[in-house]
Amino acid sequence: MPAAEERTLLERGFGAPELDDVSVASLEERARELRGAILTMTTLAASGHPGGSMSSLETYLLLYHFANVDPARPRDDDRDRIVISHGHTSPGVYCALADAGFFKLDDAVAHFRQAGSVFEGHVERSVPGVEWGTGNLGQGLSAGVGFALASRLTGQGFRTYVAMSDGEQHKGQISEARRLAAKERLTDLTVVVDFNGIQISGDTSDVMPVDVAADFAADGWGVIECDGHDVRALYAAIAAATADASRPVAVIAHTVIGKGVSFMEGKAEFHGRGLTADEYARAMAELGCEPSLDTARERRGGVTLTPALHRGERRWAYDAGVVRDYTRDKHVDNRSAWGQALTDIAEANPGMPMAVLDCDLATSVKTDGFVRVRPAGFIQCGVGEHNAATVAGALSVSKVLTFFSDFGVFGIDEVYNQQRLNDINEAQVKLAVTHCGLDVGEDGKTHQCLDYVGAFRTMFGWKVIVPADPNQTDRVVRVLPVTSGCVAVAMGRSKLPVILDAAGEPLFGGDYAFEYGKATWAREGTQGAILTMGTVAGAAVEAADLGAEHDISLGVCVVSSPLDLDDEAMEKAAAMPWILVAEDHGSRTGLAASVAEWVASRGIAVRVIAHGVTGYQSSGASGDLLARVGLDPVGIITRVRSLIA
Ligand SMILES: Cc1ncc(C[n+]2csc(CCOP(=O)(O)OP(=O)(O)O)c2C)c(N)n1
Repeated sequence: MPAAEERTLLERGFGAPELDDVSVASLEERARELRGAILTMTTLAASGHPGGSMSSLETYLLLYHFANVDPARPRDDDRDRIVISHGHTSPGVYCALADAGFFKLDDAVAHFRQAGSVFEGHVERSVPGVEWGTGNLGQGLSAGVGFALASRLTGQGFRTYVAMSDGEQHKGQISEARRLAAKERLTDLTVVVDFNGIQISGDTSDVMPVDVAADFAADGWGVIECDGHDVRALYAAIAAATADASRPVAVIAHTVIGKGVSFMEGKAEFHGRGLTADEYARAMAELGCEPSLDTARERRGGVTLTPALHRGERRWAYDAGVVRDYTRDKHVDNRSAWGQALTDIAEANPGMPMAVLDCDLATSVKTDGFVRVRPAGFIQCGVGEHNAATVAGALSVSKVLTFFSDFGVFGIDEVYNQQRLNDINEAQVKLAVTHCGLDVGEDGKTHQCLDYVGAFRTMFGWKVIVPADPNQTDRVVRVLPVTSGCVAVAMGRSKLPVILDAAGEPLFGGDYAFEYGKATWAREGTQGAILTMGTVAGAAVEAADLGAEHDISLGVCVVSSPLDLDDEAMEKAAAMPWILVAEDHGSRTGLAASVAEWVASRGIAVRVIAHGVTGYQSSGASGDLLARVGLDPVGIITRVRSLIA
């Protein structure tokens, strides 16, 4: 195996008009050897995807050898980004990365798909050289678009390459990404499609006919076709693609699945299975490679794993601007407070790269102010939420403070798996969703996002913040840049009363500072605790005030971080006879679920009453809808009275 230092002769960057003979010979020899390694690792693991790995191999070798990447500095700011969209071809990726010096090939071969190893079945950001974890097909181009936008917004000027497969071209998200790339004139973006004509169920043309070249061309891309196993032709195609300064270009690399082993070539069977011992021996003989299963197996047993590459958490040094106080006599919607604080941050930090992704709802989600201040950072994605969510993820790990703003139902429910992959990739997306809950109003059932807490409860990293009034929204947004990880701020649509404390002053005004995980008591009481959040928090406070008029003493605690409860506040609530949870959210998976889990896991015997939404509701004015399900002040106090009785 050639050592990493024994690089091919040409310089990085696809700047040469063509590959010289020495480089061609060297790459062909590497490809032959690495095909053997692909077979050893998939046979040893008894699983994995050798077929596509073997068809994509020359693409991977050229990208990792000639793009501007440096194995010694895999997190360099201005490195080129290489995204592998068909993440199942990880054996091919690991072989090419190892060949380029990112880690030892023997480690990847031995520990492929082994529990605890970074060399997972689908590529993952923990592996040095891997930029984005994929495996759910159709998302890689969007990640590439995100990186290409980041290059422009930060001024770093790196190039982005995306390797894709032909089988995934059916996927709608790819069309969304193609169009955005063309619209944004991302000329530093190059795609290479591994066109092997085969996927799991057989011929790609039978499974779902797609004219890949025509699709890219129709969306405004340049298209170059070539033989994807002829390194000279493939290099020339990629070089021509990178030289086109007028539009993004897709190289369609015609390849053969299972390339190099006669009985594997062109067979769908070898898309996703390791070889038998006999097949392995025959294949290695054909390739002229030394069988090395036994040594690899031994190495697998003495587990010394390649360390995961640290992803680095982004916390911004920035100016939060001057907080805005919303006074009691003025009703403002949370979304307007969000839009205002966002605009303030953009104005206060002219040098900080920022992006706001929109899906044709800017005026409703109130990002139109940002557009005026920072037009270059406003990325209009059209009705292409899947793409927007993934673009946001990639932007957010590239030194761009990234917001995605949408209706709850589109920014969460529509794109659940894209947000899940953002979670897996440890992205830093700040998601501002409006029109959540019944407070979407007249749009009705299809638009009622009643699971904004529940959806993210099922993931592991996402944080959810549900501000209760415009003052709290303002404070939340100002600390979002330093609230690490993926964070969703869930808001409704209506104008809300400013919540007042017992002394009649704004509860979240003045010096109040939002701290993730901290709850705020709005009223003190003894007969029971109402825990609440978001749109209905004001109604819960009003209900307690109504109760007080009839000598009912209720505590009201505004919980703005429903997935990470405040222990101190919970201990106080759990000491009361009961806890009623009032929320504009599905009653099974929202704040009530968190509260129930908190008390149950501590063995505390206190009754928890979920007072949320129990089914999709009709169209109607928000206030009417909330009243119909008992989430207005009268409905809440009526439920309290039934408890006390
Ligand atoms: C969104 C999604 N749907 C389904 C799958 C399951 N799957 C894995 S690979 C594959 C076929 C893809 O074809 P292609 O990428 O062309 O495969 P290859 O050339 O490696 O045979 C499918 C359907 C997936 N990974 N992601």
